[in-house]
Amino acid sequence: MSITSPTTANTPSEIERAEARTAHNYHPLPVVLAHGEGAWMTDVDGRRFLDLLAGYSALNFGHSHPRLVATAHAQLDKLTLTSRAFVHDAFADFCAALGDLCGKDLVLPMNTGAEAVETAIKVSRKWGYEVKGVPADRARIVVASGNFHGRTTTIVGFSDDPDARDGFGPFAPGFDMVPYGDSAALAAAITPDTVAVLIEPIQGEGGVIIPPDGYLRDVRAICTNENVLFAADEIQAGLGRTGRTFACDHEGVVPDLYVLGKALGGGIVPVSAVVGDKDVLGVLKPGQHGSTFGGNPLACAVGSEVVEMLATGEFQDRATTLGQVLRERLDALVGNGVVAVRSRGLWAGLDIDPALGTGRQVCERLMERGVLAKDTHGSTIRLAPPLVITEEDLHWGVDQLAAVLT
Ligand code: IF1
Repeated sequence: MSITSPTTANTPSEIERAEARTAHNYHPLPVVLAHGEGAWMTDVDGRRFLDLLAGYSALNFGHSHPRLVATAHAQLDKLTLTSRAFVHDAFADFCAALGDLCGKDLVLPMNTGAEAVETAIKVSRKWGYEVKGVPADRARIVVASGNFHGRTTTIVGFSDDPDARDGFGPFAPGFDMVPYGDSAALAAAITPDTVAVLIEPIQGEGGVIIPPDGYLRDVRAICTNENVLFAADEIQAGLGRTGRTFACDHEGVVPDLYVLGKALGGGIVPVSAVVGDKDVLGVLKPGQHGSTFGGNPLACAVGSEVVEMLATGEFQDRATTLGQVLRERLDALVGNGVVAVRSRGLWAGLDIDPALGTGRQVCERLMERGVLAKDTHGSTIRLAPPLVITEEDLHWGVDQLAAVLT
């Protein structure tokens, strides 16, 4: 596996064409990808890259997983869209399978993560008014500093990241922010009008921030005692990434609402969902929430296959085993270009010694060596390889990282 020059005559023109005709809401690495299989991608010039980002965990099963591709192909030939005005024959199976995986009664399928978060917000407020008895339009939701829940106007309104937020107001009211990982602050922020606590069990955008041991259990206990819903945004952390089906499983905690996305679509279609029991999700009545594409036949077919694959625990086990390998290799880099490592399962955030350059520069050098990863917050690099990666390829990827850091 060797990678030569990072650019050729072909790729820059493709990049320039993209730059010329899209809003500049991203600053992608200068690589133009054309093919993907497993943990590997190939660019338009035939160079191969090891994917250590996996679509921000949307590709937990890798590129073109044969089972998922076969399921998608079969469904494409049958039925792709009905709208929820009608019932289709892939819907009930998906809802039952995902509900069972979560140990919950009901599933509300949407498309993107942000939509699922919005759905959890709406459900929590309605539950607050109809079940808890909060006076009209007074519902409040507690969120955490450093959160990332998506890009809608409501969601960025309760972000503390200036890039995500500034210039997009006015924002929806009704959110209270507390420091992430501080359960005393969370308890103190709850009022009689609080309907939900919305947090990520591990913060991805923050650089794979793992809260102190016991935090999720505390959040669960506080929510139960105060009659407040615990909504866990498992969009990035859930579905195998951390070595368990859900990141909350590490503390034996069951939230009231699982908010899921990314890997639920198998890297093929956007599929998200909110999953909860009847006493919560049951507050929604016809006409009160919906989506043209949410729960479409293709999404349900792929989503069902994803759930079936997760049900065996095989991918969670891979994440645990390979996660240990990754962690040992990364720990050995501490003091050698790496300042700190945080990881759970096959998901790691490493803070790079700023003297070696920005996270972006490190990712550019990695790209030249055939590894794709993504920086966050200046000097942090996030690694989230597909769970199907081989141990050999994982070692090779970390070898490249070690090489660019020394
Ligand atoms: C971007 C980060 C990852 C999420 C959690 C909801 C959503 C996300 C915990 C919304 C989305 C994204 C979206 C992508 C970058 C990305 C990201 F860097 F921002 F944090 F994955 F690491 N909850 N995460 O992580 O889901 O609507 O996008 O389907 O916005 O640039 P979405």
